[in-house]
Amino acid sequence: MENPAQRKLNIGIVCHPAYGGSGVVASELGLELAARGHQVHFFSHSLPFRVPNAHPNTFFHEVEVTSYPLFKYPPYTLALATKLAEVCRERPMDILHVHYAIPHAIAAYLCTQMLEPQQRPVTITTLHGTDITLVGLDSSFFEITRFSLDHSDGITAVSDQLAGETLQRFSTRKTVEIVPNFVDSGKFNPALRSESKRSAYTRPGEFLIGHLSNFRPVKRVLDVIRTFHILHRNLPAHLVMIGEGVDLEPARNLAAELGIKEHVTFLGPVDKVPEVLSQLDLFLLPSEYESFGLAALEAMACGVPVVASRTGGLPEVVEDGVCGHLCEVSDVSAMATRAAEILTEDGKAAAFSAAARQRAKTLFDPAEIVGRYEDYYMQILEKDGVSAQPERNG
Ligand code: GMT
Repeated sequence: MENPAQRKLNIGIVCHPAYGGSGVVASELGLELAARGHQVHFFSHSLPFRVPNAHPNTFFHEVEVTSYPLFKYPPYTLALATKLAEVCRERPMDILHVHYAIPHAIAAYLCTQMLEPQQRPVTITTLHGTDITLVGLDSSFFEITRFSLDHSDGITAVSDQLAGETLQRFSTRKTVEIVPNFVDSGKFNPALRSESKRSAYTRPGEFLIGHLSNFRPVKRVLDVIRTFHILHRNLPAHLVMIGEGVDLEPARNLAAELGIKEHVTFLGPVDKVPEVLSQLDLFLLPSEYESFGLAALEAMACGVPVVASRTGGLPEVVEDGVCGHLCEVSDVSAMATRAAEILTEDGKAAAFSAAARQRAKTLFDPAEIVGRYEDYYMQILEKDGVSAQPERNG
């Protein structure tokens, strides 16, 4: 919905387009901003997967990297910075909003250095998690991550926990604004649940458990299988695993080894995520770390209780004992016990389901959160002394 109180801006959004929370957030944010009347330019090496039928206010700039035998690793960051500068020269941007610091924040900085001062957009970096907690801490990236944060005009983080960790680990001079992720509760909706869709995965009387991630080690996908294995000993249930990644094969192998292969369906990447999530009775997210846990929030919006690890920003999303349960990382036995309690104790599943949906709708509403991004854009533009120029727009 258009917010008349806000000036209309030209906003460049840079993201990793493939399956992953930061790309989802960046694309959904861009689409919401476009619906509010801003012109939104996406920059990436391929079309972000949640942007296919984009709004007329959206534009996509594909970053192509020339391959050359001399390059063992194609220099994507340079091609991205060049593309950003090229587009900013043709059509000045008010804001370059990069999602996931590496390598986007330094590309945005390089872009500003290539432009004349009057052509320079302000740069905002949204931190999503492992750009700070894992990749950014690696000695090969630490200095450049700190440098690019110090040279971003604004920094946001998706949870209070991640903001704190950023300040502690990178001792940046900047303040970090907390803007949580959001979910469209119209799209992620329990109304999509139907017996006929559930019957694609479950037999009558079975509980349907699910997991969604990019199957990286930080997600502890094998713990999903182990938790389900314990749960399945006592309850009739089926598990659907959505997504793919390096731990897909190990997860398949473990399911076979534990003798539960026929009770686990690996769906791979799914286009219509809400249609699958809304069929679940319970969502498992036993990650080593989550800065936020967008997949848990999407499940909650579908009215699905969550059992997850007590780590990172997950306690800010999943209210323990109200819309799910949080257990210590790797404690698969506690996760299975807590999951069984939700599924079988009188009235618990319904109460947790309602509370999960309610929390998602009230605390993580797109209208409110996107408005916070718009306010932050204006704050940074004003601080920079670069109020949005009408001739920049349109
Ligand atoms: O940090 C990552 O692992 C990458 C990122 C992604 O693109 O998948 O995930 C992070 O960003 C999401 C969106 O803000 C959060 O919901 C995830 O919790 C977070 N993942 C981790 O912190 C592991």
